Amino acid sequence: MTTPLEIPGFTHLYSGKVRDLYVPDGRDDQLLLVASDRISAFDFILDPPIPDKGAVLTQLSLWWFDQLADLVPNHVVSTDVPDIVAGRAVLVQRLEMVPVECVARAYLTGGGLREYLADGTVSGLALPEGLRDGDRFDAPLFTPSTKAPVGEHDEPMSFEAVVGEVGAERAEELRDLTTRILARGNEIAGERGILIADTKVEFGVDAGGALVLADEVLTPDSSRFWPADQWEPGHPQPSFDKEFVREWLLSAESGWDKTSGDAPPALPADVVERTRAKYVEAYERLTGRTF
Ligand code: Q0N
Repeated sequence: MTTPLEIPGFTHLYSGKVRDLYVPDGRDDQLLLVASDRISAFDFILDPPIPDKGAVLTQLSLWWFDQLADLVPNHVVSTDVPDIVAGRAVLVQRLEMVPVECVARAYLTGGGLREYLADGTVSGLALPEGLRDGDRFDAPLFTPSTKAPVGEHDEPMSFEAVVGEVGAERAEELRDLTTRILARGNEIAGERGILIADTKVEFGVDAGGALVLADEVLTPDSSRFWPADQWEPGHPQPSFDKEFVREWLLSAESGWDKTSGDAPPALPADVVERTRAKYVEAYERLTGRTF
């Protein structure tokens, strides 16, 4: 791991795969959430970073918080942050985090597909036979998972297990909000040529006991974005953002063996630039703004 950034007036608290958290000196009710330019693929953090990725995803998340404001309050306090993290950090309300990864799926793929092929269910919910990779559900499913420490994988959780963690009323509220966030996301993104196959959101509870949407929302890091014009159930769909990275890593040109356990080689400049352009394209298509 690389050492976290030194930010004047803040103390480093925690680093995830791609985001870092800081505490403002002298206050315990807020956090600074900093998005890095790091990119992961095949469970590795790749080298080099993607220029502006942290800023693009932070701005996209802020835009989505506004689109969702009538559904759920969010943790954003201010975007007035120190110069060295300008554009890629937000000051947020420090919340009591809900100990559940709230996942919703609008399409069958990934871990949901694996469970379905094994036993015909997704998150314990029985589904009709004959579904294929990439098929759309009538409405998003709530498929929560455990919050695993960095380096470990989240484990699927039944709805009953969520009830056991937070109680029935809170569990139902989490399910309703999570599925509505993805449904709203797809109403908006679908008009702009992007499908959001699934998403992971995090909630906290404020001092009054109300659920608040935290972390980042409906970004390509927290969600699977697919190009709508290439959607074709029956096989794995191309990733909107990471397709060039995956294609290059799996090509003979990279010389990398995915099964070796070795870290992947450094990405070539053109793959980095084309990937940066995909993040910017997602931002610009969704928001209608220029990055
Ligand atoms: C938050 N993490 C790290 C310890 C750290 N608004 C918030 N308030 C409080 N906490 C968080 C947010 C946000 N966003 C904390 N990520 C977000 C998560 N844990 C993981 C386990 O180790």
